[in-house]
Amino acid sequence: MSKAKYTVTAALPYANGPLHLGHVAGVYLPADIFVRFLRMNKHDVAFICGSDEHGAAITLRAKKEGITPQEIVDKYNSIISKAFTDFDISFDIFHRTSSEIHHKTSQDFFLKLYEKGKFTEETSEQYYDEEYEQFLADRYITGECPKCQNPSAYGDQCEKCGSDLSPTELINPTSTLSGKTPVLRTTSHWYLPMANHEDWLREWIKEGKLDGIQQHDPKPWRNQVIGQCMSWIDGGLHSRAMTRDLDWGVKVPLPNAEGKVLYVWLDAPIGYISATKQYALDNNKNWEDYWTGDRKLIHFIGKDNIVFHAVIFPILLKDHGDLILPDNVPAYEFLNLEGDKFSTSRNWAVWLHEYLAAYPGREDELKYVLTSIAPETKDSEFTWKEYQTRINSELADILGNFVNRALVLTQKYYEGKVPEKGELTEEDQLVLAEINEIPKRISKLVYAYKLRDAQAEAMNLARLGNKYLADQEPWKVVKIDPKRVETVMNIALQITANLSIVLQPFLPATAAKLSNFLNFKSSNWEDAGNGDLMKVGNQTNLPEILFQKIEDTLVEEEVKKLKNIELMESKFDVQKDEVTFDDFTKMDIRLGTILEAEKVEKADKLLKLLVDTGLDKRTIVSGIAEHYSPEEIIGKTVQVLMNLAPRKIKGIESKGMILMAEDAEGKLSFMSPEKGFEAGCGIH
Ligand code: B3M
Ligand code: ZN
Repeated sequence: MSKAKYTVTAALPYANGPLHLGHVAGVYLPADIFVRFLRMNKHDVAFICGSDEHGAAITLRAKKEGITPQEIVDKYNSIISKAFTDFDISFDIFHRTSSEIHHKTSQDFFLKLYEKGKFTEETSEQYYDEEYEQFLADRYITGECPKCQNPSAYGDQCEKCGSDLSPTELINPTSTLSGKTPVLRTTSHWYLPMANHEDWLREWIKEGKLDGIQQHDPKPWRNQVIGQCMSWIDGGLHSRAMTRDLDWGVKVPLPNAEGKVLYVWLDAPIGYISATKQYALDNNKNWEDYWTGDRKLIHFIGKDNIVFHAVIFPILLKDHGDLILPDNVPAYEFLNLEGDKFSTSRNWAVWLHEYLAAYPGREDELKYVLTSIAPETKDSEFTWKEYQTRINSELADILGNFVNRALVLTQKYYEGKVPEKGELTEEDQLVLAEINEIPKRISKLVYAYKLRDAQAEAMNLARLGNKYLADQEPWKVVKIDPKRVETVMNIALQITANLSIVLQPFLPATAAKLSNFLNFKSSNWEDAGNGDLMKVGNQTNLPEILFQKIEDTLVEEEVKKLKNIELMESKFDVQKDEVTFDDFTKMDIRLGTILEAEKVEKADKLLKLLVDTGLDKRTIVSGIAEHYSPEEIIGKTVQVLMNLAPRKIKGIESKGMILMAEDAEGKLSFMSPEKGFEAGCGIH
């Protein structure tokens, strides 16, 4: 039977922030282990990823950092891709959805479905922010989740209960842009009708059959994936808009679609296809080979991406017609950190790039710990204490100790040469049988996406070796029966050679070190299980220490850092990007004295001020009405940004802006000068 062929994808991370350990443990590391294993088993495989550079996640981050969306995606694409390289995640390509080939691929995909009549055009009322003159979809709008009452659900999804939402379902909707209650306005979009897909989806997801033909593995998908899909489908599949009124994204390739782009969850999964196209171009291959015919498409994702990969994208692929549907969608639950959820805004996170910079050479230690605690079936937790325990008492005390003993004793007794295997005792035979069984067990587990257990099984081989040496005590027996010790050491070296194979998917750098110690290398999984890999007389090398123990101080410092950073940074926004002195001097800031103040009709937050600036008397509309009454501020001298472009606010022309200090709760205060400084004084 020919080997199954695979296209393996890992969710495209949004290029709106760096990666933290939660992302790594629940998507990229398991995908990498799986792919390394497939390669060792000689499957034809392409491992595809890239950054997701569209959608509100990007534009809102750009607004927050005060730079353009393009600058945001360039910045984070480079941080993310460097971290993947440094962590040795073995993608065949790490692509970008801002690339031309992606825009073209997504537009062609959209047009193909459009021409087949797979979309409906619908006009509806949607929320609109009048101040920013923008429709509010997805993350541009927040409100209370109607299902779980989470007060900060997004317009497309509640991250707390995982429900899929539309903006009009939110209770008390608020614009993320202005913080105001939006109004309804009419707009038209292209929708994907999903209701008529319910029947085939049910059969396909639960039984793997498409039109009665077995498509994906009959092995069931993970319970939580099936569960989430079924509850979504049972709730009724509604039409979903596939386009948005935005200026950042892939333009809708139709006439009369000015100002409209593809919905990010339409273009992002197509990113897997466009990345494959680029990979094929770079490597002289046909991209279609990876998306058609007899090939397994596997999507590694986090649980918040399940319906997009297991329902919506499959509908799109089926409507498209020529392409394969996923064979499995191994989705991971969430990893928590030291008793709390990872949170970018509170900086409650361990960032991958920071770990790699702080602990170069300790990539495998992190891989080992993250795989040991991977949230495969339920949420799990990373703590620095467990990081220490796993490294010290498993990697160092078991694996490191065994390998060190095997190689050091070989040096000591035989000048590093592999000794001969003599007559075998019953214990030797049991150990050799285990050497043979363990790779088979690992295989089964990996093909079933049980990577946590698979790694534990690989470690069992080290455990076996460690126990074997402890039981046989070659350091004692050598004095009375040196012949016997030759056999023991031969077997210990066979175990080490097998470790250099079975550890490769999980701990590639460590496996490479073992190969160097042994002067033996195989990346063929079929070699694992063999008790004669090390040939008699072959030279081995003196090993170096594989794993340094982790001190208590590291644990204490990392936990302290986490807590301090959270205290320091949780209250206030992050620092904005650097500006030049020239940028700064462009701003004309002066003192001004408030001469008149009155409320603005129908605007709770606004006061209309008349300000003496030393140059003129001008009107400025200021959003301070909830903090100051008109009476109490007349006569105050405050800071004024003079040369801000005039803006009409509620029909009043406002020329300039009053500068205010804002505390973490959003309370505002003037910044008034010491006595004697009058209107017109410059501020530099
Ligand atoms: N960027 C969401 C996420 O990072 C999204 C995944 C896209 S996969 C096609 O969770
Ligand atoms: Zn909810």
